[in-house]
Amino acid sequence: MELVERMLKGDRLALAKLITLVENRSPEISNIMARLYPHTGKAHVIGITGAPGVGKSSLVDKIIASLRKKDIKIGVIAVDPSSPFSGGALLGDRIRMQSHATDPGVFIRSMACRGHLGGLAFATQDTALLLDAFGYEIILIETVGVGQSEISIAQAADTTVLVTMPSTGDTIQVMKAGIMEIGDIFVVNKADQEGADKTVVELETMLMLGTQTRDWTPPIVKTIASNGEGIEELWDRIQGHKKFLSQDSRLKERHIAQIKGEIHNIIAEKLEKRIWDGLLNDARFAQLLEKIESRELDPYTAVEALWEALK
Ligand SMILES: Nc1nc2c(ncn2[C@@H]2O[C@H](COP(=O)(O)OP(=O)(O)O)[C@@H](O)[C@H]2O)c(=O)[nH]1
Ligand SMILES: [Mg+2]
Repeated sequence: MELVERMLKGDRLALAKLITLVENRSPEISNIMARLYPHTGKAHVIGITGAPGVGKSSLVDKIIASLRKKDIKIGVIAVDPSSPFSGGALLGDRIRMQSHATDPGVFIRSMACRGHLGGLAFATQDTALLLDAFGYEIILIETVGVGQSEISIAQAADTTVLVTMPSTGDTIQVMKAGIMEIGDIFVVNKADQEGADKTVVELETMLMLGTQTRDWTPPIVKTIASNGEGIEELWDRIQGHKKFLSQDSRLKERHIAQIKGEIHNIIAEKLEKRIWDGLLNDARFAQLLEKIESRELDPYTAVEALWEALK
C-alpha cells in the first residue's frame, strides 16, 4: 500500500487518510495492518478516562505542553461517543487543543461514535497502532468513562488514568460502574475547588477495600488542569507505572491480554458479518421473519434452528 509507505516516511496527510480508512472499517485494513504491524509496539499508550466535565481535555492539553517541552512526540485520540448528540464537546476539545495544531510533534484526532460502539473500540485501537507506527512515543486516549464500551477502549491502554473532581458524588458513581479496577493512577482534578482532600480520602478508602490482591498501589494525584498544577507529578506517576510494567513480564502480559481482546473483536466482527450477510441474502430468512411476526415462531427458537443449520 502506497499510503502506508508514505506514512512510514513521515507524511502526516497519509497518516490522516489511513486513520479515516480504519475508522470506516475499510476492507483494506488487513493489508494495512500486515504492512504496519512490524513498526508498532514502541509507544506507551495512556488512557485518560472519567465522567464528562471533570477536565480530561484540559489535562491532556497541559500534558501535551509539558511533553513538548521535553521534546517527546505525542499522539492524541479523543473519543467522545456523546458528540453526535451534543455536538459541543468535540468542538470544545478542538479549540482547547488547537494551540498544538501547527506542531508536527503532536497529532490530535477526535473520534465520534460511528454506528455501534464496538466500531469505536476498533477505530481507537487501530488508530493507536497507526500513531505508534508513525513514531509517536506517547499516545493519549481520552475517553468518557461511563459504560462498558468505554471500559473496553480503556483496556487498550498500557496505563489508565481515572480522572474525577471534588464533591460531585461522581466518585461513588465511578465505583458503581465497576471501573475502579481499571485505574492505574487516580487524578482528582479541579483541586482549586472545595472538597478535593475529602475526595482523595474517599478514593483512598475505596482503593484499600478493593485492591488487596494487586501488586501495584494506584497513586492519587491532585491537579488543577486550568493552571497546570500537579501535571509534572502526574507525569512522574505515569513514568513510575511504566517502570513498574517493565519489571518481570508485566508489560508483555498486558500486551498479550490486549491482543487477545483484539483477536476476539476481529473474530466477532467477521463471524457476525458472514452469518448476517448470508441470512439477508437467503429467501428462507424472509419467510422465517414472517412466521415470527405471525407468532408461529419466536425469535429464540428461530435462532436455535438457524444455529443448528449452520453447524
Ligand atoms: N476550576 C477548574 N476548572 C477546570 C479545571 N480543569 C478543567 N476545568 C474546566 O472544566 C470544564 C470541563 O473541562 P474539560 O477539559 O472539557 O472536561 P472533559 O469533559 O473531562 O474533557 C471546562 O470549563 C474547564 O475549563 C480545574 O482544574 N479547575
Ligand atoms: Mg473532553
